[in-house]
Parts: sequence; C-alpha cells; structure tokens
Amino acid sequence: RKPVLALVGATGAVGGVMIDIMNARRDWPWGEVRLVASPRSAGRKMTVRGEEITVRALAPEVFDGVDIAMFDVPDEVSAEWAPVAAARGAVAVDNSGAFRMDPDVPLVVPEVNPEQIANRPRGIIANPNCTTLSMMAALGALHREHGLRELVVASYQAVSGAGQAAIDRLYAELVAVAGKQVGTRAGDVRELLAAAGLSAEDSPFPAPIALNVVPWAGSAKGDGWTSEELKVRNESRKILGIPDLKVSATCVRVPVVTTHALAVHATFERPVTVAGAREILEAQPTVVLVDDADGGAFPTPADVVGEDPTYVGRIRQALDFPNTLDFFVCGDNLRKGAALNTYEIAEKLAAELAG
Ligand code: 11C
Repeated sequence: RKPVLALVGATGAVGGVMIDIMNARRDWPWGEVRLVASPRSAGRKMTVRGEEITVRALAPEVFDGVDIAMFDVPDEVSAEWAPVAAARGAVAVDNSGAFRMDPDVPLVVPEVNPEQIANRPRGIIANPNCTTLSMMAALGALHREHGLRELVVASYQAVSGAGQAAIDRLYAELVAVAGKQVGTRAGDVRELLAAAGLSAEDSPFPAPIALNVVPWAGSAKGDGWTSEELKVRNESRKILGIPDLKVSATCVRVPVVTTHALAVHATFERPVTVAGAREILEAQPTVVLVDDADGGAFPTPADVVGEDPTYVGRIRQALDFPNTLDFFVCGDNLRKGAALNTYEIAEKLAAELAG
C-alpha cells in the first residue's frame, strides 16, 4: 500500500506553498493526501495534482490510517495535535517551534543531518525556523569539511515570516509613503502613516517597516534577546550537532515580502580559503553560488523568491579573523525555510516506509 499523507494547516500561507510544491513534484509516492485545517476552513475544496480534495476539520480521527502528517500551524496547535497524530500511528513532521528543542524530537535538514530522522521516539520530527534554515545547507557543507566553531549572524528577514497581517501592513505602509517626499526628520514616516490611518498600535512591527529596517523579530526573551535570535543559536547547535557552538545573532526585519537573507561570519577549526569554500558549495546540490561581486553578481532576496535552493554570494576571507569566512545567503522563507524542508522530510519517511 502506498503511504497516506496529511497536511494540517492546508489553508494557511505555508500550506498553500506546500500544495504548490506537491503539484510540481516529479515523484509522487503517496496513495492519498488528506487536507486538514481549523473547523473554520473545513469544507473548502482545494486541488492537489488535479484532484479536488475537501478540507477536513482537525479532529483525532482524521489521522486514522495516516502514515505521515505534516503540520504548518501555530505552536500551540502543534503542541496539542502532533502527539495526537503520533498516537494514531502517524509520524508528525512539525514546522512549529513547539518541539524543536525537545531532546526526543530530531530537528532535521535533510541535506545536513538526515540520519536524525530515524531517531524519533515520540513519533515527531521538527522542522527548523526559517531564519536558521536559510543558512543550514551552506553551513552544513562547510562544517563537514572545516569544523564550524563560531557563528556571528545578522538577519534581514522578510515580513512574510511574521504572517499575513505583516504582509498586509507592509503593503499598506508602502502605499502611504509612495510618491511622498520623506526628509531627514525622524517623525516623517510616522506622520505619513498616521495621516493614512495606520496607527502604530495596530502594527505587527514595533516601528515603521516602509522606508525603514526594524532590529526586532519574534518576542522578547530576556536580557535584550528575541526569540528569533535564540532560535538561531539553539537550532544551529542542534542541527549541526555542535552543542557548544558559539553563536551570536541579531535578527532584523526589512521591507521585503518573501526571502530571508543573512550576513554570516563563520569561524572554522581548520584553515579555509574562498576558493575551497566555493568548491564545497558548488558541490552542494541545494546551494546555488552567485559570487562575482566585482562583476556585480551576488544574490538578493528578489532573485530567490519561489526558488528551492539557498543562494550564496559575497564570500570573503575575513581580513582580521583567522579561519573565518564572511558571506551572504538568501533563502525563500516559505519554501526551503518552511514548506519545502517539511515536505523533503516527509519524502524521506515515504522512502523509509517503501523499504
Ligand atoms: C519570522 N522566522 O521570520 C520567523 C517565522 O519559529 O517557525 C517562523 C517562526 C518559527 O518571523
């Protein structure tokens, strides 16, 4: 029998990207796909590979007969329902933050630590945060050869990471400032937004996002750190299997709709050259190297939207730090950062079931 796949959160933004990915896949190991969402979205019809499927309301019995259940829902929904799916015999592949740091739940990037898939005593596998994921294919490949020791990262995160309300707010703010002269006075953008009826209190961002960058993503976690910054630290350590990896991250929201970018400063145990790093990254099938800065070639988020691989460029040997590279990576936060990585884990599980 071919395995049965469930997608929980089918009507959400990541769920939609997941369906796009499924529609475009060449190999199709599934005997049946079930679409599941909150009772509010149940009854909707969605098309997967030409077949119209009615979305079912989340309930224990939707997992009966399911082999693999992918979850793209908020943390608290996953926390409650992934164990229900597992108890009914499915392997839950969860894209929320609910289980990532659970020692009995592997945190998997298939091209970095696929061996961890088998290590799932709770029947749950976690998918990393999109910010961490955007640099993992590149860092995993470099770590294998050179031994990563320290990681200093600044992110340039797209607003879609913060959900539909954040996307809507960016577009509304762009409309409010479009064609206006904005001078040097700090209040200008805020005044334009207020004049357009966009109150600061209603914004998902703590500062204007149009014509601005906001050094804050996620929630406050004490001592000045945000949840995103701590996820980058903790998840990088777990995925790469380096519990004492030194990590420091500053997560910044930028007025980009899709694709997270990161400036990475990575220090290795062993000497590493730019030419050597290029060779390693060129050999990594899920990385695309765009690195001819003198010729104007480097990745930007706009080039990477809708793309599966991670794009890497601006590779430089740090001038004052031994064994250290600086580079810039861009990854579509809704694809490899979320839906694609989850689906790739599900594909690996399907292959495991097929023996
Ligand atoms: C953002 N990276 O850009 C976040 C979104 O832990 O899965 C994903 C949050 C998570 O805001």
